Amino acid sequence: MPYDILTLRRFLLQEYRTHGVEKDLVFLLEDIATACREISFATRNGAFSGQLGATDSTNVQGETQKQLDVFANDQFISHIRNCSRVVALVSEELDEVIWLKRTATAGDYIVYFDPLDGSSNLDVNLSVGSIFSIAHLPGRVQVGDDKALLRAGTDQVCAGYSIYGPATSLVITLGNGVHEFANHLGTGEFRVVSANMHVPEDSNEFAINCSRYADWDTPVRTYVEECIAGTEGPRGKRFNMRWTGSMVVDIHRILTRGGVFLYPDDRDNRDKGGKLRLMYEANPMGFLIEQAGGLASTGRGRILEIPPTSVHQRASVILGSKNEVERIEAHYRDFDAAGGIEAEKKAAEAEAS
Ligand code: P6P
Repeated sequence: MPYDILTLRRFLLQEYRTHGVEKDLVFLLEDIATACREISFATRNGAFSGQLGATDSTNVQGETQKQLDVFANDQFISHIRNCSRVVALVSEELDEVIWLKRTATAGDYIVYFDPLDGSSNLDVNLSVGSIFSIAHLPGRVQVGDDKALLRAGTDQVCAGYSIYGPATSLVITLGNGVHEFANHLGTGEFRVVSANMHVPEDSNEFAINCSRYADWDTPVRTYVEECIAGTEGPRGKRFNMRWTGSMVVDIHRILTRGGVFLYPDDRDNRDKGGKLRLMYEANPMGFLIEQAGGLASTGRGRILEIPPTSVHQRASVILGSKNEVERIEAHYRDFDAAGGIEAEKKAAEAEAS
């Protein structure tokens, strides 16, 4: 094999030698990559293995679990537990935390993951993926003390996702840039295809579920209307809209060519804190986007600085090209300066009376 081909193993050994990445983390990431290979094969072969379709159970989010959700979850657990430094797992598919050790040691790894993101796309043969985030246990804690797992996004040491699409990609950051690997079918290796990915600061592409227009707060509606107004509007240029129903796919497009992804809290989901989950969707994607020069915001603050209160909590998510996210944040500032939702409600009541 020509030595200019950088495999995942060689990349991780470089990170070990040059950036002091822990040896155990190298092995853990290789195990996660193996889990992703298994999931990739299963999603491709689902039609013949009888693994497509739903189970009769729901997850902690109240979503019907697909058979492949359960399979992917099992793959992550069975591969991650090989690492003796992993003390606890938080999965989108499991209500309870899985504690893997009888005694917890400071520096042990906590792994948060969404084993199969966007699985509603499976039955219509659209791309899906897995998302993971890794942080250290902050200190010597009692096994079973779930509060010890509430690490902020800034405490992550690694984040990544895989996409099961035309290619099986693995995108990771260890805090030294964002790097994409593609799975080589002949050897099964993950090989670097894009090192040091960068999100362009400007973009003319936004990703949001426009069917929720009536529920959006004014800042989001203002931003999207400006984009849709095109060359005649305040932006003076045409915008494109993409929404795939799989966060991993939309984020990968943004890491590859720029754009902004929005799933803000709105009138319909605000009582739950939003739609997407902080620990295994917003934080890992926020870490990756920031490492690639983009911004990851709730509209009013940095996602990675949200102090977690529960392992399955949700968050408002706006992330991508720096100048687009900053424009949306400016709309939120203007909205709040004018009194925000309360002022809008009072104005509507006054108009109605
Ligand atoms: P909606 C998939 O269920 C997911 O969690 C993300 O991957 C995706 O971006 C979002 O929800 C899609 O939500 O409301 O458009 O179906």
